[in-house]
Amino acid sequence: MRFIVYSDLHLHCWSYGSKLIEGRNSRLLQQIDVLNQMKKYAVQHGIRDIFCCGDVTHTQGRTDAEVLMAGHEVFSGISADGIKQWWIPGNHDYKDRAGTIHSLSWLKELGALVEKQEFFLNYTNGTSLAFLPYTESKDELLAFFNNVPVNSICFIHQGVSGVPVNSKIFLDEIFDPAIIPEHVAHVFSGHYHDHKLVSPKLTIPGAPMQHTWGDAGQPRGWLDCSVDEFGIVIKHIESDHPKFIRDLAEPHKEGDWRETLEDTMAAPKIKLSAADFSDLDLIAEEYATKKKLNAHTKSIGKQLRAGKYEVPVAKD
Ligand SMILES: [Mn+2]
Repeated sequence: MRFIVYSDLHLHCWSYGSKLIEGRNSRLLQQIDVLNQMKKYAVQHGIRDIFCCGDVTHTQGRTDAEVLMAGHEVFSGISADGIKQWWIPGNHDYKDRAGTIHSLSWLKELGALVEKQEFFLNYTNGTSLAFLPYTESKDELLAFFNNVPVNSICFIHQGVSGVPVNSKIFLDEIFDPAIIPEHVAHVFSGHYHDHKLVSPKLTIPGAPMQHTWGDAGQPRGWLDCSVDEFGIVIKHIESDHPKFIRDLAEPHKEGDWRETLEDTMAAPKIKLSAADFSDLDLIAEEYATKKKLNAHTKSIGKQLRAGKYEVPVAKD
């Protein structure tokens, strides 16, 4: 079986660095373009299944009409090419922490939206599929791994304990890679945005594109995976999209956002709301609330909640 995995799409009318193109948000259009690159890759390589490990949308509980329209266009185009798409809700897709109401019902017509723990036995050549949407319950996560069929490929949306978020901070996550049973073929976990091969049984696919300055320098794309009786081979395919460039020596092209020394010295400040941040910042805010992080992060969390957090932005 050969398939594509990605996660943390965070479809959004991003305000930073965007403009209107025929009335549509340019950064959302760039996200759609990356999905079309993925579709083209799948068609070229005869890949029939694409799995998304959660966080299709960005703004919890209030998805923009423009996002729904663009998402519907691109996902229906992928299914029209005979590719089966699978999604699980991530924490950003849920309305709130209760984890019952989500923003993805519209995907049911376009592929397989898996809304609760579900197993597909012997999907192909003895390989089973297992899905678990985002949960904050360690019991639910343990029950999932207790029940998971032999030789399963698992798709979940959990932070991973022992793996830093964006190479910066370690969070107290409920998912310890050690709980993955020996009989599981492989686990793909969304939530963190930076691609990482954590262990022979666990891979973080990462987001298909950079979203914020926090992502600068990190390659983004999707995974091309092949499973046979000898195991799994995973290849990270980089997508083509505008990037955040902090290092002046890094190759860049037109459309990228670059930070110059002058920008850093005399950075104009803009006010951002929590919705402009990707997972790292939202997670930091959440954990700052729980007083689990250091004073610096707590202060960012406090400023975020007060709508006062200011970040430097590069000049055009
Ligand atoms: Mn997430």
